[in-house]
Amino acid sequence: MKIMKYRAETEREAMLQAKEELGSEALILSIKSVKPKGIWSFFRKAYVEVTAALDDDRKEIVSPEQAKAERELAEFKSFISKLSDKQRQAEEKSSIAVPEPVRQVGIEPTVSAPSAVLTAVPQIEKKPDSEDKSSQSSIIRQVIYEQLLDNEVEENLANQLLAALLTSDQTFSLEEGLNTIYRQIVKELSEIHPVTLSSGKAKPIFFVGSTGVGKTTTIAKLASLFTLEKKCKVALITADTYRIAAVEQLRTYANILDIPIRVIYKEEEIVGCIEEFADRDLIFIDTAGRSYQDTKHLGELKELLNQVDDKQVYLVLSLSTKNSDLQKTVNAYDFTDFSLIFTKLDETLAYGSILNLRHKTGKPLAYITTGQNVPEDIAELDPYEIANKILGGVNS
Ligand SMILES: Nc1nc2c(ncn2[C@@H]2O[C@H](COP(=O)(O)OP(=O)(O)OP(=O)(O)O)[C@@H](O)[C@H]2O)c(=O)[nH]1
Ligand SMILES: [Mg+2]
Repeated sequence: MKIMKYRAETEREAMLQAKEELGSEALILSIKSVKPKGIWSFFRKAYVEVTAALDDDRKEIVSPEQAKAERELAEFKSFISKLSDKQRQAEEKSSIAVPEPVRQVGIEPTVSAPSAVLTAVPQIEKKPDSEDKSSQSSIIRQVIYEQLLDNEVEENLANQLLAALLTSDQTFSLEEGLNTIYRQIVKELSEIHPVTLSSGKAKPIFFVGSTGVGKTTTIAKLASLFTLEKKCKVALITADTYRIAAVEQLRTYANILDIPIRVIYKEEEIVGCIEEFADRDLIFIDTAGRSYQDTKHLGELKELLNQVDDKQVYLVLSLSTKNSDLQKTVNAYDFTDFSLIFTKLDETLAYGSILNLRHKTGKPLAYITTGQNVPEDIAELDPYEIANKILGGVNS
């Protein structure tokens, strides 16, 4: 580990020095403002001292990652330029689309089970009328139960869902059984809190969560959608100064989108920074990844969030994380109110955790992300689609 100190008149200059010498994977250990005392105060100026460290072993693994990041950015840039061309042509549609407030999904009582679901449960054929219908129903229950467990729906929740099939007249077809459970799941997932605008006010929106779950990428996706498609005025703030690369990652997206970005180094700076962006519609705030076990840093995050009263917080969770760890993460963040964003749906075929967490915590849901492409791979969570996937319709 190589540890170096850099002094300059401003934080930015000191950070730049560190970056130039150690590269963008350097870790920032401390940032101090130093005011010379006593007689020295007449001769020397105040300065900022940045202490940075570089793990020597990391140098080798930086290059492939950087190459990947550059590829992603190149794709993003080309996407943006195509989108900008299209938008120039459609300039007359200039009104800002204000998203609806909290949306409750209407449950259609007559909704039929998607065909993908039916074909995904091949074990059960419709039996001739003459056969024992009640034993057929119990086989159907068992098949649906196994389907739910395969998708990592927790056992007790699967049992609760299936209880709906016991209260009916005990005989039902596969389609009826699936339909009942499908509607139950849709109902369970039905509170969606996407990003909305506060009228006449800049709205600060924090993105928090464990390391590497996709917070910064999700911000880039949303910033891009709200800037380019919804024509909102977006600003970015990052409180993730743990790695220089983290600041640069977001700054690059801000430059491409031509939106302002500020970096904060101390919790107290957040309020002034938000005030500075009072003329914007939305302020997306990136934070450093915090594992549920890292109580010290979670405490710092809590302090940061406590500085801001009127805010929205999204807890970003990767669906490729084990269900039990997701549960612990949600519990560890209970010092604040939040809605849930699920990332990396493209890396798993088990969607049960979404249902488990929604059921246990009652937290509203917001977005899903399905890949690394900015900004395409994001969508508002659709309860019908997730219910379908949980019941096996993965290709729908
Ligand atoms: N497959 C897949 N990869 C994703 C998705 N979202 C983000 N990633 C990738 O996950 C990696 C980490 O993403 P970041 O956005 O840097 O994650 P982060 O939460 O900001 O990470 P830290 O700031 O280090 O805590 C990057 O390689 C992203 O491209 C997704 O939906 N699917
Ligand atoms: Mg990040």
